[in-house]
Amino acid sequence: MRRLRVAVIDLVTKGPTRALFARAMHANMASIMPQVIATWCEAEGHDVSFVCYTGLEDLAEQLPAQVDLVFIGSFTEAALLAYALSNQFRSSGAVTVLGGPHARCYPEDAAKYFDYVLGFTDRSVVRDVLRDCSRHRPRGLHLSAEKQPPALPGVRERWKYIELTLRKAPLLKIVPMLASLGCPYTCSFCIDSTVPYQPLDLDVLKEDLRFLLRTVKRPRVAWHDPNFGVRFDETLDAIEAAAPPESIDFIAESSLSLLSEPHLQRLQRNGFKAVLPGVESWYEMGNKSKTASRKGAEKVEQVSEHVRLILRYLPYVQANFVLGLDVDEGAEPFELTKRFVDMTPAAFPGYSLLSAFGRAAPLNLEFQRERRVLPFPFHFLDNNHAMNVRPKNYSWPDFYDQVISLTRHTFSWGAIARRFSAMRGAMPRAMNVVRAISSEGFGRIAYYSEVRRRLDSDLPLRRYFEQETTELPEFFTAQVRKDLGPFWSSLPPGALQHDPNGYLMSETVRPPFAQSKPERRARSRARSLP
Ligand code: B12
Ligand code: SF4
Repeated sequence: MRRLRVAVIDLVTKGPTRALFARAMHANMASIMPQVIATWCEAEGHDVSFVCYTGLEDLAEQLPAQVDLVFIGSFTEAALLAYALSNQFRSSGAVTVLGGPHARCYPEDAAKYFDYVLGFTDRSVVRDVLRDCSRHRPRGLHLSAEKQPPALPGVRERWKYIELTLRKAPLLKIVPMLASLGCPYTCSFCIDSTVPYQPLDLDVLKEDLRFLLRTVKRPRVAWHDPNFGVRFDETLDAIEAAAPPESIDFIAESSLSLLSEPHLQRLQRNGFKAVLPGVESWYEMGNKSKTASRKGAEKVEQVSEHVRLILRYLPYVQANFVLGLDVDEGAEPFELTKRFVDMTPAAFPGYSLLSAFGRAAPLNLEFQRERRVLPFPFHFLDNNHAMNVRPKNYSWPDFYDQVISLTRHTFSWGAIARRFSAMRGAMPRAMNVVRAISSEGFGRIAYYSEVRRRLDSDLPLRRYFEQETTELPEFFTAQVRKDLGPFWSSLPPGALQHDPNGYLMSETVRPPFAQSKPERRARSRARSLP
């Protein structure tokens, strides 16, 4: 195989930003897989350049000039930037590859702009791409391993790229790790509901923790597992074998059902500092939060008590909620969340607007069948700049009124002060203030208020929301143009539009992928999209 000049680009964000939160945290939100791809390509004997774009640097300046093959890792929110980059690299002769959440959710669309679109990616898929490394146009090749990779390079092997990325983090420097992939639960809105749970090699985990203890003064690790601690005892045994108590700070996303008091005691002993459980809704997802059939106010009481219990052991809890689910109706769900915020002042509530990311989740088929998915450009699909599912039980103005009222309640100066004094530790306190006054709190209040104002005054925008037209309102086009800056001119024609029902279409023209875990059909490798 000839020695290729390979570039790997991790798009943490979609455009330039100066937000306080971005400065503090974007480098800590880098993905693991681009580092993995870079490590694999190098191990195959190629020259690799690596760029992690956090929005603070001049991207054009960072891009390598002469490359044969470019891998881009992108969430859907950064897809348009990825498309523009691909276009630019292709016109200078390179072959381009897209991987990551956008490639998994919208492969049909991405294949219009990339030579390869990768789903599950293991080393042999990467090897296939490196060997083939040729143009596939007008439609790219969709390649996917049959399942998640059985093993991934650990921290030690990825260190070169981790270090490069963390140089961009001013204070907190957080190393991303994985102990497992997939999830045994089947929440219908989740991308992992159809991916079987699979623990990764605990010896690699131990070796990585020991490496970090030798290399970094006070390591901080964020577990990127979709649901950390499913095999709780085995995983904690491995952590304990490698790292003395309190020698590493850990952050993890775990479902509430895994956070029992004995588990919390053990997590505390081992330096866990933050957990991000999903509450999602006051009316469903009981199996995740261990609230069984409790609903509404009763569930608020129970979850609040549970979160306060967690906070006795761990200093930082982010409780995640989805706003606009079909079970929600009227003011009640929003009022219940406000009550939770008041009853649990030390927890940070993370809000997401219901979003259907293409073929991410089985539930999306239902939304598409009901023609409730709006074609907002990918740029806005980040769980808050647009809700691309028409709410079942709210008009748009009513829905935005509720969301604004909840966000104002959560990020009022009174609530910020209460959160500050209810918490322990300088770092968690500072983090919450930054989040509240930066893009997440104040920024969203301003943005939602502007959308709400326009729902009354901007007729083209209102007609777009009401699905009376698919013509994109200037309000949205202008934001994409501004964010892409110099890359706007490279955005391929048509990229602002996508088929919001592409998943349903692909399922009706060929036999559907089975949805339940046991019946999941293996996806074929090297399958060209129709
Ligand atoms: C951990 C996680 C995070 C972490 C770390 C993020 C990161 N940069 O990796 C944090 C908390 C920071 C985070 C934040 C956000 N997240 Co998040 N997150 C996840 C989570 C739980 C696990 C992802 C993961 O790392 N899995 C492990 C890897 C190894 O597996 P994988 O993702 O399946 O990847 C496979 C392939 O896709 C491929 N691959 C992946 N990346 C790449 C890159 C290249 C170059 C290639 C070739 C291949 C490749 O190889 C892997 C092995 O098969 C998923 C949900 C889930 N259950 O998957 C959501 C998820 C990825 N997040 C999501 C979202 C929306 C967000 C936020 C926008 C939320 C918000 N409003 O803040 C932000 C954006 C952050 C950002 N831009 O970096 C969505 C993405 C949907 C989409 N299509 O864009 C998901 C799918 C959840 C959902 N809503 O369904 N997230
Ligand atoms: S518990 Fe979490 S990761 Fe698992 S299926 Fe449900 S939402 Fe997805």
